[in-house]
Amino acid sequence: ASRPLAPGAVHMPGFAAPLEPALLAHIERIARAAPFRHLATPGGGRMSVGMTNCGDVGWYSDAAGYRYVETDPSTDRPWPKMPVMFLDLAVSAAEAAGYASFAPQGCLINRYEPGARMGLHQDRDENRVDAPVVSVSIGAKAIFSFGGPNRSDPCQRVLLMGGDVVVWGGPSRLYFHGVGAPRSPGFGDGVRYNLTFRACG
Ligand code: MD5
Ligand code: FE
Repeated sequence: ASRPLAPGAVHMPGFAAPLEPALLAHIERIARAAPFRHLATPGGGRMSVGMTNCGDVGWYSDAAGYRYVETDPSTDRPWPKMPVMFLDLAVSAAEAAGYASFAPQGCLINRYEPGARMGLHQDRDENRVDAPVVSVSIGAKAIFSFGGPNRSDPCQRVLLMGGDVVVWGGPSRLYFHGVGAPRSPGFGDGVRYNLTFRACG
């Protein structure tokens, strides 16, 4: 089953549910080679979400800005290879949502420990904003907010569970969005991971 969330955005509850244990095992293995870290923001902050990457390119942030890099600055080694299972999942989810021939080069892996949040932002660091972003949620549930093309647009909230996939394409590709409400009873427990598959160039 799948339902439209916004123009070009499709929520597929449970699409990846059978794969959750195997995805988690891959994440743990990737994190041994490229540990989760709390990146610095250009504005001088520190992200509460822990991040790592796999694939040919990885998203990175420091005082110099947001960008994609081919090597992990913390180890000076290439990011771990994208597991075939990750690639197959991303391509099949994109296809099911109506996006043929999605070819992600990188997968950003976000780790939300209790209390971690991601503020309202747009994903604009990719050279290919015509390609969708495929988002796979693993583990604890979270409240996801998305608005519209302008920061001031009103937000809708959707509950994302472990095993859910959302494909963000078309106009929604550039919508403002964020993760986690400041005070949400029952949302303090458990770790959530999110994989985002991105075509960058
Ligand atoms: C997450 N991650 O749950 C989300 C899933 C990020 C991020 O936001 O940048 O790492 S990706 C959700 C997304 C991607 C592209 C567009 C839109 C949402 N949207 O239009 O709402 O960790
Ligand atoms: Fe984002």
